Amino acid sequence: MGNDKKPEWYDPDDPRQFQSVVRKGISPPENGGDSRSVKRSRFVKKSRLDIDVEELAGQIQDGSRTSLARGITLVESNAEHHFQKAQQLLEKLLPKTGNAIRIGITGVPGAGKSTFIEAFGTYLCNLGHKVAVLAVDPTSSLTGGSILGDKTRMETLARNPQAFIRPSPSGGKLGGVHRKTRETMLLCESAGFDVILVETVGVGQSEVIVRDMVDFFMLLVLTGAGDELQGMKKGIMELADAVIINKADGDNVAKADKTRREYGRILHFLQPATKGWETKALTCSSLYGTGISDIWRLISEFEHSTQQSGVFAERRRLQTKEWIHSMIMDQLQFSFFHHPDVKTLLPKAENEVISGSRPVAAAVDELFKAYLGL
Ligand SMILES: Nc1nc2c(ncn2[C@@H]2O[C@H](COP(=O)(O)OP(=O)(O)OP(=O)(O)O)[C@@H](O)[C@H]2O)c(=O)[nH]1
Ligand SMILES: [Mg+2]
Repeated sequence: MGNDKKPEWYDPDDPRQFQSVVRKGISPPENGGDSRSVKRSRFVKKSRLDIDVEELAGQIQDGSRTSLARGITLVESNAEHHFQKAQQLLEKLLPKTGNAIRIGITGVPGAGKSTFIEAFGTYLCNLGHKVAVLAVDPTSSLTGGSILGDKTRMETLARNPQAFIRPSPSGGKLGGVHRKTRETMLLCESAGFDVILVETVGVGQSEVIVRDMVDFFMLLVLTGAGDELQGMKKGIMELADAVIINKADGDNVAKADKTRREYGRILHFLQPATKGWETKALTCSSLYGTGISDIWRLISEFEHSTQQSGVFAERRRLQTKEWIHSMIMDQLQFSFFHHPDVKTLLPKAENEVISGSRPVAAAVDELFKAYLGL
């Protein structure tokens, strides 16, 4: 890495997290240089490290976007000392959270998620809502997230002062993407955002993760989906509170309506995602804005009816409980595999088991004894 410096949030215990470097800049001259620039660089470094949690919490609640972004950066950091600060910050802000409607959006690549969020988010801002858009990207730990693509596709919304768009965090220890996105959601709520949109590409696990953190979950699909319908995993449909057939415009309107009826028939036979709520199929055009208001009406209806029945609050209680459990699992896994004795013994244990000289359970038992210091 030559002369490159690692950023201050770098965690030396876990090189896996390390995705960027700070290039060495031009150093001020040792003697006789401009003393002002030296002072300034010292000042910048200090202010970045000394985070005043009390002050930051106040600024976030006052609606400062810069402070919100700083808070989120703290939550997303993989450094242990930032983790502690982030938890203090969350503790301060917790009383201000929970007042938003949390909406998950999924769909295959090209279904129109970004275009939909642009239209739907802008519509909500015009109604006076404050909208935060977050993303869970299962590929982000490899690619660093699809930041640029989405920001350019949500150009109008990104410029709207009532909206806040945050690309997907990358993984790491201490709970990974799941924790980071949930905590970011809480920070946004404490900053007064009352609609949270969480987007994810519909590939496997990420829908389940998002379903577990939102109140309402919608699946965006395309028309002419006869084949798609058959191929689509029943599991995904059973997570959804609404199926939205997008691109219902131009020549596609009639086809979209036919697809809507087909989905309606199938949904009728599936287990609903939310107790007491029949999953609906609707059409919309994200490009022309048609059907967008109906979707918001449906979500409001959903919120009202599940609040009345108690299902809304019950789901949030279960989600929080589930969150605790998943974080425990994450931490256990991390601490086990990073335990020095486990690291030493594991390769030998694997070889012995593979060569057939030791039973699996005996090898695992030995590893756990080493981990627990028994
Ligand atoms: N005609 C029409 N085209 C649309 C509509 N919504 C999206 N599109 C087009 O469909 C293409 C894909 O839309 P995106 O919003 O990028 O889709 P996405 O689901 O975000 O895709 P990924 O980010 O790759 O997962 C773009 O060319 C959009 O212009 C719509 O309502 N009508
Ligand atoms: Mg997109």
